Amino acid sequence: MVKTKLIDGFPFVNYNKETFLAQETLKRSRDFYEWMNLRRTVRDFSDKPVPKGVIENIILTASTAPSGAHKQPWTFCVVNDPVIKKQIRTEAEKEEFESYNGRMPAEWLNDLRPLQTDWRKEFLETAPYLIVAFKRSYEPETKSDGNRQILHKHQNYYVTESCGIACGFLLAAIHHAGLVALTHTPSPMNFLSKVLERPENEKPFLLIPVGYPAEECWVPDLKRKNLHEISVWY
Ligand code: IYR
Repeated sequence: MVKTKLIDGFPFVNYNKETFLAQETLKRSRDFYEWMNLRRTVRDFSDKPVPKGVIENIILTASTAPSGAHKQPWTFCVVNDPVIKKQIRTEAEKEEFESYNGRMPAEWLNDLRPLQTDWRKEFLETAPYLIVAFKRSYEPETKSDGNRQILHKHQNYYVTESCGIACGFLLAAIHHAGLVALTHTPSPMNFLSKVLERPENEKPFLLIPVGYPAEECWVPDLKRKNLHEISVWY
């Protein structure tokens, strides 16, 4: 039974989190790491359809992420329409062509060589779904000031951090569902606001194609840093 109480007039519920013995905790944490370590960023997508309910569930999972003052400052735009996907591909490739041919410095281009990326973004049309995450910097509110209505920009907090965590959850949910994704950041990506007709309080954050991997799917043979390279213990 869920117990409830008011603290300073605000409702609280008793949180009963399942916990495990130390051995089981260790095993679960190891198993989860090994399974997450199988996730790869993929650029070779199949056009096999994905049920809409799967996309709904992974977005709901993303939205369980913690956020500043629990404002959930994100909007996930889901694109399945081939006409809009084509429009996004055309606009993204225009920007990416400029980036690969002059905007990105030599050091950056060199760092990308192991990934073998280029300005062509076929996956933006092949993947059945594109999820475009927008960060909401503020919430528009209308307030009455005497007999006038004024727009108040109610600020959100730690918006970038919150959206980053939510997209991390989204990627984990995609992996869990047996699907693959790419965290794509065509730069600059303000064209997404126009194509998707987003309001002024939303800014594009990440473009994430989601789908099944292509039958023949290649990913770079990357190695991940070991624990000593990524942690300092005190
Ligand atoms: N946005 C470009 C370039 C690119 C940049 C980084 I940093 C990557 O990790 C991968 C690609 C593109 O998507 O090709």
